[in-house]
Amino acid sequence: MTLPRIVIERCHYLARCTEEPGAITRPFATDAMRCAHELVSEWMREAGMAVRRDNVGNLRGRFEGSGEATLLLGSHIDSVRNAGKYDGPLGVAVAIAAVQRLHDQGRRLPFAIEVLAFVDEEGLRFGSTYLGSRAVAGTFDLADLDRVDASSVTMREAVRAFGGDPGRIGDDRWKGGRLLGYCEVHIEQGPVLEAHELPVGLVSAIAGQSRHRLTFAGVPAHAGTTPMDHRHDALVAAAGFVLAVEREAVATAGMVATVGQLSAIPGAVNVVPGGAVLSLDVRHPDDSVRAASVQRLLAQANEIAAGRKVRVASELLAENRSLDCSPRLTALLSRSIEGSGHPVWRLASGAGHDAVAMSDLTDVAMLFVRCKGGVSHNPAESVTMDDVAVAIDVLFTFLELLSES
Ligand code: HGY
Ligand code: MN
Ligand code: MN
Repeated sequence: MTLPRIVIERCHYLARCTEEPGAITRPFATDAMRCAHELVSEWMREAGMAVRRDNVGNLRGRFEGSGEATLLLGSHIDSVRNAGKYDGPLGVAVAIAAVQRLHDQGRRLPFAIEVLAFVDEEGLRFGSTYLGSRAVAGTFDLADLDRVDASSVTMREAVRAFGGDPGRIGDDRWKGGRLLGYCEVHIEQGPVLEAHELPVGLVSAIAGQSRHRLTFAGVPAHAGTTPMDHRHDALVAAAGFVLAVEREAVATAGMVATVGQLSAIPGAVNVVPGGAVLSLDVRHPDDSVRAASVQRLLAQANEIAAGRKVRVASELLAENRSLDCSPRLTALLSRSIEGSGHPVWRLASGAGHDAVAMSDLTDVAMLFVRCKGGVSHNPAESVTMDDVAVAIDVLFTFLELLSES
């Protein structure tokens, strides 16, 4: 079977590792992630890698080289809820395929390669981001261990139940000597490559993002006996805020902002909601523009709440600065794309990636792969075998150019 076919098939196998039968939902430190670990570690071993698991739960496959430096490859193997097959897993499977090709040719490069399958990039279970890559980069915030999931399980308990030692997550920091960089292959999750009829693209930068949780607190009341002018309806206040978020993003060039989660408390048909909890995701290539919009939105939340005689509190869940990819590694990746016979198209990423966290440790570069309709975070996510073949060839050429540089 050809490597591109193997990559696609492996993404389909990984899709069966889910917490929700009939959908792909693979959160941090769950049985679904255990299922993924079994598959990915087997594939890493088949490619001649020594495999180990770190405390936070990343899988690390190492392919030795003749020199002392190491190149890091990889992506994440967790998912959002009701995800597609390729967001994350494609990058891990393509990295393993490039090492497989070296292994099959009986070759060693003048550097080692470590493929990292990160255990949590999306933050689905604990609202965090980049737990796996932050642990490797040495920027894991130990306070995150006190976060609780929807079942009131702490991250500390989840790490321990998953087989890690939460007290030793600091040991997950990279200690393997000199690094040549980190290169991640990922689906574009946008329409640009398809619009330009290109199989792959070169990532120039990654937009910064911030995630907040806002809690509106009003007064629960009887839906049948409470006159409209006597209500302190938290959900209506939250609804007003959701529209304010859309207005702010539409009015700010280059901004996207999303309320992806909204819950009414107590959530009964005949009870005026006394509480409402929502998420706020704001992104922009310019960090100062994003920060100003977030401040405006939090001020508007207070105004809306005051106008409805409810209270509002906000909590910052995660914040990541915007990132320019490494010119050195990106130039090599650009030559690799040219070497594969395709035009080089540079594009910025609106989506966040583990490369953001890894940039605190080493130089980073990313290769995007065209995905149908730009659709992602959706079961309809799909790629073609031909484009996967190009991605494997480009990554393999990148390894060869790096070994000559
Ligand atoms: O949200 C993102 O940009 C990524 O999918 N974690
Ligand atoms: Mn994603
Ligand atoms: Mn992703």
